[in-house]
Amino acid sequence: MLKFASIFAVGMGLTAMSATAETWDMPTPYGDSVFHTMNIHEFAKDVDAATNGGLKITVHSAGSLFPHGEIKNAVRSGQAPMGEFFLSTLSNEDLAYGIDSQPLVATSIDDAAHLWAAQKPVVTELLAKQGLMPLFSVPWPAQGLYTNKEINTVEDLAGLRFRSYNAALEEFATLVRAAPTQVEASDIAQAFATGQVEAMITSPSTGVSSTAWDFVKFYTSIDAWVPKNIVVVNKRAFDRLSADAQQAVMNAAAVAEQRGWDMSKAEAAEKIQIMQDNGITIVTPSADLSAGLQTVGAEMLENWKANASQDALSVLSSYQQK
Ligand code: PCA
Repeated sequence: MLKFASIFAVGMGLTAMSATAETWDMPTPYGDSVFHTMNIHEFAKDVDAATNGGLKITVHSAGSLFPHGEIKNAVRSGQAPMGEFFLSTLSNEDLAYGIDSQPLVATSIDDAAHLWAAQKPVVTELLAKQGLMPLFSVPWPAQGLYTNKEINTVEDLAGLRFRSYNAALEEFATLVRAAPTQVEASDIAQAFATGQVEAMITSPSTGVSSTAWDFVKFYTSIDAWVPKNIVVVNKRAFDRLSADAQQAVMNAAAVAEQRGWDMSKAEAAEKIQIMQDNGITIVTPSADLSAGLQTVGAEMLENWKANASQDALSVLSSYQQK
């Protein structure tokens, strides 16, 4: 009897919920200890609370549902209603997506905010053509250099097996005569351990999440660029939500964007300290190295402009006017 009553109660509960409740799978590329992922977990909680459990977002981190390179198309095709990815990985579609990964264009979180203001309308329009809508975008801390020997000039990078994560970094590595290899953030430790790579450029956040002290000795704070992640939703899936749920998602997205930028600002100093505590030597770039990076950056920006769409060029010029 008791058993029957409880089955009945569960049945009732499910019926009551299924009228409105929906669960969305959300693939993301980075691990749960990474601040971007933590921010997304908060976002999911906020949506759950604001919809009284009507929209549950299940976060599948570290490429566990779709590998990073497939997340955008998974959301585009509706296999997943929303997802996160590294924005500049779309630069092969339009260079407007990749301007945040050009060396020395925007090198602080404040610059990055101006750049995103210039980039967002164009990115929104480009993604709309694929049935995608951006919800929020959050920067990584400025990107620094991880090596086993001290790097005093750009020439010191020649010949190094270099971990890369997008086309701009690959171009950079090639220009400094290093040998680039694409490696996902979650595979960095393994790639260093097996000798596949021996140097990288990434944020202190990723330095810590990959326990960089196990495989490099120096972190040089070149603060070369401030790339971003983006969270997008499939527009058809979004349109099928109730008006209230749509509002809840948009509100939670605005809160997540602000929280993410604040988290990113706090990350650099905190994570550099952790690297230092674990024995990595923190180096300020020499004047020679900085000058060399300027030269490489200038050459890359010329290449970028030569290949950029009108949309992409308009992003750069509206950023530069600020
Ligand atoms: N971490 C990610 C992207 C940029 C960053 O700081 C990575 O290294 O893959």
